[in-house]
Amino acid sequence: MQIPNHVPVPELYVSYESAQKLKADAGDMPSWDLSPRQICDLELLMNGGFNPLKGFLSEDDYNSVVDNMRLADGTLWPMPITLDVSQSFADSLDVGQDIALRDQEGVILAILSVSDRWTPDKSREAAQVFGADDSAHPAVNYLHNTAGPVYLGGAITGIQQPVHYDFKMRRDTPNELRAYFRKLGWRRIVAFQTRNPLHRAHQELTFRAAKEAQANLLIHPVVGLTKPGDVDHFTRVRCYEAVLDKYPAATTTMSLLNLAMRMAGPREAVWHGLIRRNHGCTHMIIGRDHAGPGKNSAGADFYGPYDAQDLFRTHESEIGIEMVDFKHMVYVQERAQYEAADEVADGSTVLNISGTELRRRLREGLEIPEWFSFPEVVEQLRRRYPPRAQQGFTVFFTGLSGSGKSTVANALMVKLMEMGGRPVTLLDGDIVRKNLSSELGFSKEHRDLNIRRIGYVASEITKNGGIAICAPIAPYETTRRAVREDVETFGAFVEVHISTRLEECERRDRKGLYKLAREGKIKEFTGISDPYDEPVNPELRLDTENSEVDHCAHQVLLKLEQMGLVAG
Ligand code: PPS
Repeated sequence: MQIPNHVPVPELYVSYESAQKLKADAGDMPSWDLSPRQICDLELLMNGGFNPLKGFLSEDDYNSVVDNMRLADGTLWPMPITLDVSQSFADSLDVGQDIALRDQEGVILAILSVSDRWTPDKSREAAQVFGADDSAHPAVNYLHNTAGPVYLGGAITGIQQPVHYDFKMRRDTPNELRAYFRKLGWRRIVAFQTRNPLHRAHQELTFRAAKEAQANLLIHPVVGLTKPGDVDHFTRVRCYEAVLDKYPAATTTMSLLNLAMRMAGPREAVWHGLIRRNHGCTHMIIGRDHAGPGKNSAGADFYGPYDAQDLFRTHESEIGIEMVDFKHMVYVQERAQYEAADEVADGSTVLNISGTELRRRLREGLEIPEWFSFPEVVEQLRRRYPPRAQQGFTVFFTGLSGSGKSTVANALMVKLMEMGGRPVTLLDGDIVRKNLSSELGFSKEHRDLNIRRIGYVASEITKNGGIAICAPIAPYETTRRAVREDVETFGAFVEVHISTRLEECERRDRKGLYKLAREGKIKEFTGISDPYDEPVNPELRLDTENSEVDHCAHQVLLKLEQMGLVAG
């Protein structure tokens, strides 16, 4: 049921004085360091965004939510909000105990009075809540691979809000938004939920939806956790700020929502409705495939395109908020304007740019037309996604000791520096072992640690637009794959296998190490007494036996050119 905007939603915070006292007492309590997702959940529990919840779900409420989308007392609530913890932490507690919940810097945000502790059946939760126990679903993947094995339930006593240093002026609690609407005399408010940058079509559809509902508009983007791979919220908020200027004055506002999405489609839509109701909205735009997680492991959609709308409509009066249908808006070339797709006159030319095409154009620095997006939005996206030839990347050489990795890597570095444009860092095996990994030896464990460190530094360099050239032996396929994954979050990873044969490396024996290894004076020597997994599918394979160093480095440059990473 909707609570009128002159009545605040209940919050879980105590007074300042009580909070100070509790904080002092909490110093002696067992404490749990909250994960980023748990911090998002806690913030919305404490500020009333998850009203009527008073804490993390008890076991009874959890079972009822999982099976029936309702709390044990029958109140509609579609999403299990649970505190997952490690087995050892759970074992160290007694039910009935109070624990301090801390943010990642150790600040105490709340006290949880533990009333329940249980080991959930995660497969059942996945099937019931997300529709399938399939780890292609980001929330199912999280459930099985990130969330702890035990859940704690109980009432929350709020001490302080999680601290945000970014976009402070755009963050509002439900009661702050209610007060704002009341002050402006806004009685009908349509919420628009989004996790993507807004382009012209979105601006048209949201404005049209608000007009049809004779309401004001709240752009309510999620800045907590969204779908992995989404545009980061810093970039998005700068885009939203630009779009906000395009609405007629005093019709529209924007507020940021620190929600951790689950991408649960229909259940998520109902949940979003309840959250928006708590934030004082009267209407909400629900579109095709609302909060969809993408494809399942068989390549099919997890949910039908209108499942979210159907479930929302079924529960509309209980949610206390009216659903506004999302009109798919398309650009009609002859009329140079956006129109609802189902109202376009026959024979008209309809233009569209898909998300994939937009990403391609950004990647390749191609034109993004003004009919599609606002120049200010495109500018922000271009800053975030420069063309490939300006992005950071990593060239990862791997090969036996003495294969020529360092020599080719050095030559490549010099050639890239001659070209200029991006900073180049060489992480050669010997340099790293001297500066980053001086305490490590050559056991599998130590080699893995060494390579993961190189991968971490390379991914940071790549993230910040530089070129990292790595040249360790990196003998294990699994570790190389892990490094690839780390780097590819931020840019291209180019694996170059220097495939010089063992016999040739041993013949060269530049450092005299092969001789010592043969004599057993050096243990665990790669190729002699320790394995080297040949790369199966490297971007490039080079043999220094039959080619000059200069030629090898040139081959790498040609590959980089071909991949669009350096200008031709
Ligand atoms: S690893 O496996 O990737 O962590 O190795 P890396 O950091 O590249 O270090 C390899 C250099 O260390 C010297 N060295 C050995 N290599 C292999 N196995 C053993 N046991 C060993 N002991 C010392 C060797 O000089 C390697 O240098 P490069 O430049 O590859 O010849």
